[in-house]
Amino acid sequence: MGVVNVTPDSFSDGGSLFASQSLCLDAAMVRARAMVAQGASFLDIGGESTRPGAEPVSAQQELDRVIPVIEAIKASLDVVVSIDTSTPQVMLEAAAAGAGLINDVRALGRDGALCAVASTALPVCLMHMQGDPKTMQDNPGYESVVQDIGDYFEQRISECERAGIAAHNILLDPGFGFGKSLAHNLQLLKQLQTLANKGLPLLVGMSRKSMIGNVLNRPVDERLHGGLAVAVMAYERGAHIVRVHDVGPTVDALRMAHAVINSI
Ligand code: 7PJ
Repeated sequence: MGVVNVTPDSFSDGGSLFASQSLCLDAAMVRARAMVAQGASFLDIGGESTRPGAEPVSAQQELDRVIPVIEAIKASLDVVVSIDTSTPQVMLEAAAAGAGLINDVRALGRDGALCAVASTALPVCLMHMQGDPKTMQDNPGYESVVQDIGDYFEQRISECERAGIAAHNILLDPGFGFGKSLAHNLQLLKQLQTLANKGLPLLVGMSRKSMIGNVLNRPVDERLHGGLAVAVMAYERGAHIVRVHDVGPTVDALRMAHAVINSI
């Protein structure tokens, strides 16, 4: 899954798709086309930054950013469009514009989100986050991070089913970096298989995140090699979808891992 941020403030590529704060659709499409050519099966389109400390945006701002990109991708590329949003109105309008997956870092926690997703009948990724983006990195705590996140998933899956979302349409994501210390992130990856064993597809996003930066002491633009290592480890532990900024190198790494894992 390739990340196409259309926000002016995302931490790793924010702003690069913007010209004087207004969305540059051509630049987004150049990036989207390259990612598909490099082997992306999904493109994740986000119009709200969820980096630690990010300011909220209005539904209309989000729509103005993401809908033209979704429409342009659907018109010219053979790829599943994922909409990275927590806003029910954006979920509905993105679905109408052709999105094939809803990716919610708030796991359908906003009012109306469960209902909105049920009405689209689209698959949805439920991501775990402790707290909210403004404060989530202020001393996050767990009894046992893997067990606590597993319990959280069970509760959210039940809520989804009560709202009319079929279990076969649910994907799970432990939410690397969302209310987690470095030690939590490392333990989560090491024990990812425990969460994969729940039987629902797992999506993971570690690309360029601080868990890599903190281990390697590298800035955001020097985290690719660390990112490839953790992508392969996640795949080996049962991850089905790996959300990344660097699609070409990641596809090579995962194809190589796939060849080894499936050799006889
Ligand atoms: C994630 C995400 C993630 C899912 C972001 C970034 C920060 N969605 N959206 N999982 N991270 N499902 O782009 O690195 O880890 S925003």
